[in-house]
Amino acid sequence: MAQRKRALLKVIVLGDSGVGKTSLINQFAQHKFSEQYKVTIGADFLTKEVIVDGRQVTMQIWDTAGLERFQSLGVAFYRGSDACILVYDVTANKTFENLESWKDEFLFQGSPTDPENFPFIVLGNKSDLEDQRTVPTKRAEGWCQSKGNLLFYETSAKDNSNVEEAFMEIARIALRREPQEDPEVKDTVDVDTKQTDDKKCNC
Ligand code: G3D
Ligand code: MG
Repeated sequence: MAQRKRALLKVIVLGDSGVGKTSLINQFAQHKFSEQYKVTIGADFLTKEVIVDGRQVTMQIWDTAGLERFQSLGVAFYRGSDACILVYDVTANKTFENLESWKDEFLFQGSPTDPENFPFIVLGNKSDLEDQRTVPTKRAEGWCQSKGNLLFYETSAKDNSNVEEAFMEIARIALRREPQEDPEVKDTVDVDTKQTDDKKCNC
C-alpha cells in the first residue's frame, strides 16, 4: 500500500488576552519554538510532531503574539486554518462571554469552506483555580451544545491537566475531515501585505 503523505495541520488559538493561550501552547509543544514569522505578520507559531490514528502529523500551532487585545490579527493569521481552539478563563466571566465574538471573528476572517462543520474546540483554562471559578462547567457545556456540539475541555496549563488530550482531540477531528487542498502546498504562509501594514499601526 502506498504511504500516505505527511499531514500538516494549521491550528490557531484564540481568546482574550490573559486566558492562558501561550501557556497552553508552551505546555503542549514543549519549547519547540519558531519566531520565523513574528516580524512579518505579528504572530508566532510552534510546531509539534504527533501521531494521530497511526499517521504522522505536523501540528503548526499559531499564537497571537499578544495582538489579540487589538482584535486585528488579519486574514493572513486566520487563512488556511484546519482547526481553531477557543480559550477562556474559568475565573473570568467576560472571557467566556467573548467566545462568541472570537468564533464569529474566526468565521468571518478565516472564511472556512464548511463553517457548520469546522473543527472548533473550547477550552476553559485555569481549572486549577477552582476556588476562584466564576464560569460553571454546565454553563460552558450548554453554550458548546447550543453552537452545534463543540468539543469542550476544562484545562490547566499550570497543572498540565487535559492539555495533551485537548490538542490531540482537535488534531484527530481536523484530520478526519476531507482535506480541502494538498496539505504540503500549505507549507508556505501567504502574507497579505495590506493587513501587515494595518497591524503595524496597532503596534
Ligand atoms: P495569553 O497568552 O492568553 O495572554 P498567558 O495568556 O499564557 O500569557 O497567561 C496569562 C497568565 O495566566 C500568566 O500569568 C500565566 O502564568 C497564567 N496562566 C496561564 N494558564 C494558567 C493555568 O492553567 N492556571 C493558572 N493558575 N494560571 C495560568 P502571569 O502572572 O504571568 O500574568
Ligand atoms: Mg499570549
